[in-house]
Amino acid sequence: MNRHAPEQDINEDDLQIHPPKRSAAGVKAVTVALERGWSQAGVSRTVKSMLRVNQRDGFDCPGCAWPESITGKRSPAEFCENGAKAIAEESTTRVVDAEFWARHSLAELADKTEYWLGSQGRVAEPVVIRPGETHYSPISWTDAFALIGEHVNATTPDRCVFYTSGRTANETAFMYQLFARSLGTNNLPDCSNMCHESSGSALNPTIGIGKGTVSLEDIHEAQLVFVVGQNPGTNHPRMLSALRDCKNNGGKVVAVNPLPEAGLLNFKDPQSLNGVVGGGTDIADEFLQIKVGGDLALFQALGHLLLEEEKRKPGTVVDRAFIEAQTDGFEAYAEARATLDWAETERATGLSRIEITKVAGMLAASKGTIICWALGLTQQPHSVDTLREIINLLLLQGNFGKRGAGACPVRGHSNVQGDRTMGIWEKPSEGFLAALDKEFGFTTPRVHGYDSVETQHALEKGEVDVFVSMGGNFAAAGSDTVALEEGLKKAGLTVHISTKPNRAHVVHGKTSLILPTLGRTDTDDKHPGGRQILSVEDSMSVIHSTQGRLTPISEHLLSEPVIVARMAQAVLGDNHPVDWRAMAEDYDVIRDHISRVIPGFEDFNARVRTKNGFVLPNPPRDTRTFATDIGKARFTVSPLEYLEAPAGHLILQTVRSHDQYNTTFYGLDDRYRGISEGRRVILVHEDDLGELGFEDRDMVDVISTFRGTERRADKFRLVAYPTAKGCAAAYFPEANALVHRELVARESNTPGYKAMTVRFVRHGEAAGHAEPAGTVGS
Ligand SMILES: Nc1nc2c(c(=O)[nH]1)N[C@H]1C(S)=C(S)[C@@H](COP(=O)(O)OP(=O)(O)OC[C@H]3O[C@@H](n4cnc5c(=O)[nH]c(N)nc54)[C@H](O)[C@@H]3O)O[C@H]1N2
Ligand SMILES: Nc1nc2c(c(=O)[nH]1)N[C@H]1C(S)=C(S)[C@@H](COP(=O)(O)OP(=O)(O)OC[C@H]3O[C@@H](n4cnc5c(=O)[nH]c(N)nc54)[C@H](O)[C@@H]3O)O[C@H]1N2
Ligand SMILES: [Mo]
Repeated sequence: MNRHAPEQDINEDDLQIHPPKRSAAGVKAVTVALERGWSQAGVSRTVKSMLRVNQRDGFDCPGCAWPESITGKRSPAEFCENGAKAIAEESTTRVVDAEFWARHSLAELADKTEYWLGSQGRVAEPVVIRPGETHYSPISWTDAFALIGEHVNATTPDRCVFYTSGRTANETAFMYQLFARSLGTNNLPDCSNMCHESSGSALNPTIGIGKGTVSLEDIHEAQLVFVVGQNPGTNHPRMLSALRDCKNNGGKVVAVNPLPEAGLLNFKDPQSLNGVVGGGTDIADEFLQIKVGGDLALFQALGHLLLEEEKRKPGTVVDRAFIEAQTDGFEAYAEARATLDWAETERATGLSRIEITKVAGMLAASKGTIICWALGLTQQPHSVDTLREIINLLLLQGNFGKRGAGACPVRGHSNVQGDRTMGIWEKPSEGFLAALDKEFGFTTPRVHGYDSVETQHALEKGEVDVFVSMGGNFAAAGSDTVALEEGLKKAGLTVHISTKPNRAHVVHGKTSLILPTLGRTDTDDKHPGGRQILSVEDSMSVIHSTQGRLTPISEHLLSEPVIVARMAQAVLGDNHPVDWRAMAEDYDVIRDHISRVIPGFEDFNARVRTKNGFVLPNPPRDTRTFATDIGKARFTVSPLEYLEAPAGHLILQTVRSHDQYNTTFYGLDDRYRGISEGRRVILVHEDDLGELGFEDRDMVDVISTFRGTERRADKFRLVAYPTAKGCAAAYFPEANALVHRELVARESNTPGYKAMTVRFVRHGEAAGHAEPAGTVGS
C-alpha cells in the first residue's frame, strides 16, 4: 500500500496560471455556483436547497460561520458561491454503496486523491474492514454499535479519543461530550485545536470570554475595520457585503495580508446592480502587504504610535476613563511600548514606517474600530502574543461595549463555536463539569484530555485503541501527514461518522467502521414525534435552528444524535443514568438538559423556535465588563517576535483555494488567484525566485526545516506571484507533510501551518545542507 498520501492532482501539463483577480464575486460567482449544484444534485434539489439556505425556517449553510442578519431583511437567496458549492457537495445524488466498496480494494483507494474520493458521492450504508481484509463491506447498524462496544470495553477510557469537526450541531455535540465523559475521558480534540484555539487562548485571560465581541450590525456601523490574516472573498464571502455596507456608511477598511487577495481589494455583489454591471465596491482603503508572521511587530508599532499621539494631544486618543475603571496592566504596557526600534519593525513586517504611520493615523481618528482576524494570525509560534497585542490596541481606545467596535475572530466551520459552547473541549472548566455532574448524577473526569496535536503523539506511540471521528478528516487536516497516517494505523478501531469518503477512511485503524449520517440539508424525520430540528451558533454568538429539507439519498442514514445515543447505549449498557434513547427520539429532551447545564440557554426549546433565535450573553459587548479572574480586562506585554528565514530559505504559509472546503475539493480552480487545474504549486515572489536561482514554473522538491530536522514533499511547481517578499504560499492539505508536529503555537498548541521554514531543490536532487532556523526575538 502507498505509504505516502497520493500526490494530489499535479496535472503537470494542465496547470494554468493567469494574473490574479482584483475583484471578488460578481455574476461569475452565481453561474459557477448554479453549475456545480446542477451537476451534483440536479435542478430540482438545487433550487429547493438554495431557497432554504440561511432562511429563518431553513438550514444553516454548512459553509462558514459568518452570521445572517437578525434585525435586517434577508435576501431571498442568502447564499454565496462557496456556500452554494458546499451545499452542492452535500446534496449530491451520487452514492457510495456496497457495490462501490466491492469494486475498489483498499490498496486501490489508498492511491486515489482526496478530490477523487470526495467526488464519488455520499456514503450510503455502514461498512467495516477487519484485520487482513482487502475491502470494506456492509455491516448492520446493530453489529456496528456492538463492535464499538466490544472495543471500547476491552480497553481503558484514557486510550479512547473522540474527535469532532465543526459541522456538528449543538445537540449532537452536547450528547457526544456527555458520552465521552460518561465513559470517563476528556479526550475530546476538535478541529478548533487546529484553527482558532490561539484566539481563545488570548481572549479568555484578557477579556474574560473566548469569543468575539461584535454583532453584524457593529460591522456595518464601525468607523474602521481591520481585516487581518483572512481571505473573506473565498472563505467568508458574505462578509464582503457587511464590509461594503460599512463603507457605504462612511467606514474605512484596512487589510493586512501577505497576499493581495481579490476580495480584500474589490467586491462585486452579485445581488446588486452595481455588482452586475458596475465597478463594484473597493474594499480596502489601505492594504498592508505584511510579511508572514510580522503582525505582532505591526500591532506593537501601532500601539506605540497611538501612545505618542496621545502625548501630543492629551485626552484625544486613549480612553483614559475606561482604562482606569475597567482594565489592569496599562502602566507596564505603556512603558513597554514607549520606545520602538523602527529598523527592526520594518524588517519584521516588510512594511515602511510611512505605511504604518498612516494606518496609525486612521486608528487615532476612529471612534469605533473593529479588528477581524482568521488563520493568518492563529497558526504561528507567537500567535497568542499577536492576538493579545490586538486586544491591547482595542483596550487602549476603549473599543469594547460600544457600537461599531470590538474584537472579531472570524470562525471557520459553521458550528465550531457552538461545539465549544456545548463542551467539546479537552480542558473543560470546573464549572461546566460540576453542572454536568449535578444534571446527570455522576462524576465526570477532571483530568484534562488530549488536544489534536497530543492525540497525534498518542497515536504514534500506539497509546490510542479507539479513535472516533464525528465528521472531519483528521488524517489530512493534521500536521506531519506521513507520521500521522502511520499513527492512525496503530489504533485498534477507528470509527468515522461521515457524509463523504475521505483519506481518513483509507488510512485507518486495524479495524475500521464508516458510519453514514444525515447532513445539514437532509430532513430528519424518522422519530416517534416526527421531524426534528437542530441548532447552531454563528461566529457572533447567535443561536438559531437549522432543519434540512431534502430527501436523504439512502434509507440507511442515521442522524448524528441517534448515532451517538446508540453508540453510548452499546458501550455503557442499559442501566446508565443518562436516558440516551429519550434524547435520540426527541431532541427537545437534549435541549432541556442543555438549558439546565449551560448558562445562556435558559428556556432553550422555546427560544430556539423564535424567528431569529437568540444571542448568548457576552459581557464585554453587553455591559462593558470583563469576567476574568480579576474582574477587569488585562493589558499584556509580549516581547517582539517574528519569523525570519535564514539565507536560501523562505517562510511558507498554507492557504485554502477558492475551490475547496478544508480537505474536500469542489474543483481545481483557484479562480481569484488565477491558478487552475493544479494544486501542487508554491507561490513565490519574483525577486525571491531569482535570488534563489529558480524560474517561474520550475518543478521542485520542498524541504522544511525545524530544530535541525527536516521534512520533504516532492514535485511542486514554483509560480511567480505577487506575495510579500521572503514568504511563500502553498495549498493546505498538500503541504501538511512539511509541518513538523512540534512546530506549534505556544499556549494554544495549534500547528504552525503558517510558519514553516523551507528551501527548494530541483525535483529529484539531493536535499543539500540544512541550516538552523527559527523565530527571532528581541
Ligand atoms: N469556501 C470555504 N470556506 C471556508 C473554508 C474553506 O476551506 N472553504 N474553511 C473554513 C474554516 S474551517 C476556516 S478556519 C476559515 C479559514 O479562513 P481563512 O483564515 O481566510 O483561511 P486561509 O485560507 O487559511 O487564509 C488565511 C489568510 O491569511 C493570510 N496570512 C497567512 N499568514 C499571514 C500572516 O502572517 N499575517 C497576515 N496578516 N496574514 C497572513 C493568507 O495570505 C490568507 O489570506 O474559513 C472557513 N470557510
Ligand atoms: N496546512 C494546514 N492545515 C490545516 C489548516 C490550514 O490552514 N493549513 N486549517 C486547519 C483548520 S482551520 C481546520 S478547521 C481543520 C479541518 O479539519 P476537519 O474538520 O477534520 O476537516 P474537513 O475537511 O472539514 O472534514 C471534511 C469531512 O467531514 C465530513 N463531513 C462533512 N459534513 C459532515 C456532516 O454534516 N456530518 C458528519 N458527520 N461529517 C461530515 C465529510 O466526510 C468530509 O470528508 O484543518 C486544519 N488543517
Ligand atoms: Mo477551521
